[in-house]
Amino acid sequence: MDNRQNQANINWYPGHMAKTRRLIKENIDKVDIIYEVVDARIPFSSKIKDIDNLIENKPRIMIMTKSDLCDDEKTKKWANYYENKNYHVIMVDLINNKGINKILDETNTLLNDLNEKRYLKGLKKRAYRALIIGIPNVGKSTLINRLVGKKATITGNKPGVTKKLSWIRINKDVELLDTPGILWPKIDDSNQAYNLAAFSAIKEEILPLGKVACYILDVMYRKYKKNLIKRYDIENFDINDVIPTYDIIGKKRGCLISKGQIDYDKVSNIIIKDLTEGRLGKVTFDEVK
Ligand SMILES: Nc1nc2c(ncn2[C@@H]2O[C@H](COP(=O)(O)OP(=O)(O)O)[C@@H](O)[C@H]2O)c(=O)[nH]1
Ligand SMILES: [Mg+2]
Repeated sequence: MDNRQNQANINWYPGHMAKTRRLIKENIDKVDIIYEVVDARIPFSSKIKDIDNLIENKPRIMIMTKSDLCDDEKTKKWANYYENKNYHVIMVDLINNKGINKILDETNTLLNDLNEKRYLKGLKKRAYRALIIGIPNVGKSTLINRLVGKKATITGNKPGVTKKLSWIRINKDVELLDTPGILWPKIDDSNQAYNLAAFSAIKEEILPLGKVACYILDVMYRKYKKNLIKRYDIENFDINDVIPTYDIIGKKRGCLISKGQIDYDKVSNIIIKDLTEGRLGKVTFDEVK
């Protein structure tokens, strides 16, 4: 990484994330279960690194979103990896409404004891309280909308759309606390930083667009060569000489400034958008080691 990026790494952590962390800590005692949301295309990079400190020993379900966009084989390996560590993993496709009921079934199974204990103490049954936690843009708000069955929160493709904590009633059994996306103050691993940028969990001001787009081309060329070639009609790709590839993509997609000059920023944007919206095929960038 060059100096400019190192500089950005030092100053990048947004104040509202620190605030959200504080709010989570303050509210954790009121919560029965954690819905830990990760993106199925980056099940490692999108997992909050210090989540165990935040949620103490609460029961939790790991929800892998965007299963419609992931490489099923690789993501399955990740699900096994976490299951072997005793996680309860549920894959969901929030666009096509797949897997949602499993979350509520699993919640009932994991928390069944709670109301039994209350009953034995002569207390009334109460709704389970779930807290949803994840990095920006993994689908937390969309998940809530699906659980509620109507538009309850605002969703958007820009990081940081959700700003406050609020209890939302899902059904008679479950109440949910939505939180804005959080990350961790220092991202040590540059691959991970690029994965987060590639799938729009960190903003473009932090890692330059061009670098992120070249990273995407490079990973795609190494792991999903056919998809890349099919989409852009390129013969090959060399990370040390990206201009020829940019020129081909730019011409093909009409990214011209004037006199046949290519608008390279526009090409970078197209590459990132194509990846995040699934036009480069179903992909998973993290590998189980
Ligand atoms: N294809 C696909 N897109 C999804 C899925 N879940 C969320 N999205 C999209 O991802 C973007 C971010 O979702 P949002 O709920 O705002 O994320 P949040 O920042 O975690 O609250 C939106 O454009 C959603 O439509 C999914 O399962 N599949
Ligand atoms: Mg949101």
